[in-house]
Amino acid sequence: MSQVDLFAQASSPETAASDWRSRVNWLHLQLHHHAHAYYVLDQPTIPDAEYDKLFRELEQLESEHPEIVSVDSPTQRVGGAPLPHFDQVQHAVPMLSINNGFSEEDILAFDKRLREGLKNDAQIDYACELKFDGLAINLRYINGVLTQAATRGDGSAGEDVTINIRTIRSLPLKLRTDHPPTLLDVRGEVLMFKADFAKLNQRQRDAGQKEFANPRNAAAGSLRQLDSKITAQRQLRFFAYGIGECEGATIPDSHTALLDWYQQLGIPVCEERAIKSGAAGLLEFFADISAKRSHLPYEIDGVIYKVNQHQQQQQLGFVSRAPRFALAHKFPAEEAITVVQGIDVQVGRTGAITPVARLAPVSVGGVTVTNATLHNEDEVKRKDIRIGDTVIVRRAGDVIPEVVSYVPERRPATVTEFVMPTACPVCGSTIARAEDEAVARCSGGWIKCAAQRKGGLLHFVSRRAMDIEGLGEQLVEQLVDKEIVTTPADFYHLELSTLANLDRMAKKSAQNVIDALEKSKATTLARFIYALGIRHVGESTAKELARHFGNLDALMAANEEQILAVNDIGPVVATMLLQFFADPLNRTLITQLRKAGVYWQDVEVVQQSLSLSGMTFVITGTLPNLKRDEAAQMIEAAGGKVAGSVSKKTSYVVAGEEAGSKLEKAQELGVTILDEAGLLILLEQQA
Ligand code: I6G
Repeated sequence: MSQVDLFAQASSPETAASDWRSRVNWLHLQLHHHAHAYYVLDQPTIPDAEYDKLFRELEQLESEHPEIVSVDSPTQRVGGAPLPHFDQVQHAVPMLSINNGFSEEDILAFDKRLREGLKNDAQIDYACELKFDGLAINLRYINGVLTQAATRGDGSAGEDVTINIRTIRSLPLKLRTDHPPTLLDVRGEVLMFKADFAKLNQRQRDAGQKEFANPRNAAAGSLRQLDSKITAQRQLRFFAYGIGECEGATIPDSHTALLDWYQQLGIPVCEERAIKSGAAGLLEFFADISAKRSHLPYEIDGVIYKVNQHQQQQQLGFVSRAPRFALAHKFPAEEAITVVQGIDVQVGRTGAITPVARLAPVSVGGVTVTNATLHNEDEVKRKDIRIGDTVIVRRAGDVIPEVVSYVPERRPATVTEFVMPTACPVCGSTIARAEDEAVARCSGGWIKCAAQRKGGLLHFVSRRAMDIEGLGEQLVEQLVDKEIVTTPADFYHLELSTLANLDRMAKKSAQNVIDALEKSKATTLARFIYALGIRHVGESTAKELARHFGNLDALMAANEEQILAVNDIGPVVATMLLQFFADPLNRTLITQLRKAGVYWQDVEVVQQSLSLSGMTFVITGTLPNLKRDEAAQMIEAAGGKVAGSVSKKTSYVVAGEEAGSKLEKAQELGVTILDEAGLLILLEQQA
């Protein structure tokens, strides 16, 4: 019986129950299927409790019939007793490394070299991927069953970490095909996502254990655990990118086709990939990914370019231990060493006091850094950072640089410890720290404290809030310092001449700000709620509140019980909302903003025409006129959902220029594809 036929029995499990062997097979298929849907497709098909029930049933059957336990059984993900050591594994085909390039010149030279090597002046098609910051692994599938996993080691031989690799839930223990290759070596990277890394470090802290310095170290430490039960508690992931030995199947003729094949077999492949032509295409991919880098859920340290056609790859061959046909385009280093010249504190919009290290200027990843956050008082103590220390500074994408650690060997004889001030450096109010909070706060509130005022005003005008273009940090600072603006409502009474007379402003830029203010008056309830800057009310909470209450008056009048009925809202957020709306100053502010002309359509009214509800959209590529954010907002406003990946459940894929693998997947799955004009017509028809 084929896997597909067997799975079809899902609707009549009783038939299989009469025969425990069939039942075990059926449970294997069910559990593999649901795990793939959950961990790879990110689309759970059954509730966790249901999955656990099936899992326990299989465990029970296996304990009654131990001879049936196979290596690809879903129960075999968590290994047995700790290993004494890892065995050595010889790689059938060496695991090579890739040469690095750092600059535009390196990329142009790479492309030129390859065109010369191919004796063909036509533009080369490259498969472009991400260079994950993890560990290279070889997975050996024999007759479709994961049989061995080995680290790269020195490229010729690595360590057998099969027992730990089995704990990676997104990896199939058995390939999803009826006709697997007799032997397949899948190569790729094991990594830890940023969010899983943060959770792991939190658990380490709670248990009083040493934290990991970065996700790569955490992944390496977890993979090299002799006790696989510990590995199983850490969320490792895998992305495939290459092939070693293969028997009993025809290897696809291009790198892209290889990754597509892997995807069909159920092996995780990163969606963030593209085919690009020539050096210009490579630089474009690098620029795209650099811009996205800080928003990716995992850390990368560059991108990889490979000649896409395998036949051309073979023609180009290898130089020493690296393929000539591939290049890793690395991001500039993002850590540097410098000296702490002082530690000041900064006051945020909620009054949070953040210690900030003032540093001797240092270039980190091409940007000069002079300040780095130390997060809070406890962090300064935990990391034991003192004034005069030499420290490692890290800059991750466009996030504020942070001090990672001090360098003990370089600590001078005299260093000064940081002392948390007792009064706010901006308004002089006392600084207090609630017992259950890591953060100390200025008690001045935004009426007294100019720093809180500036922060709150900047939040109000920010892109995802009221989106008032042109009201940047320097302008808001002047407006607050000159006492022209105290509350957000004051923005809407600004005169052209007042703005034009400020530093670095002229009539034209002042007019632009006035126009942007006017435009911002037409907003949405969710944006308005978010713009109010209520503590713990981020964008998604604001959306939930808007969806639930429909209009602001209902939200302002809600009691705790009513607020707690909102999706994903707990007692902390409920208290913040109640406190905020109970404050007469906040109520006055809302009235003033409405009087100044700020308005939105109540969600109740919109809901009557929520014609895209139940539909899921994926937006990919560059649309000719709309930004992706704007298209997403229009879809959401019409009741549709916007998702990040394409599946059978996707209703429409909206594709612009340079749409890559998502478009291909949509074509493969037969999902309807719209261009920007098509989306606008659909929205219009549904309105
Ligand atoms: O295609 C690839 C993507 C990412 C790679 C790769 C990679 O490292 C994170 N590394 C190697 C060694 C190879 N291809 C061959």
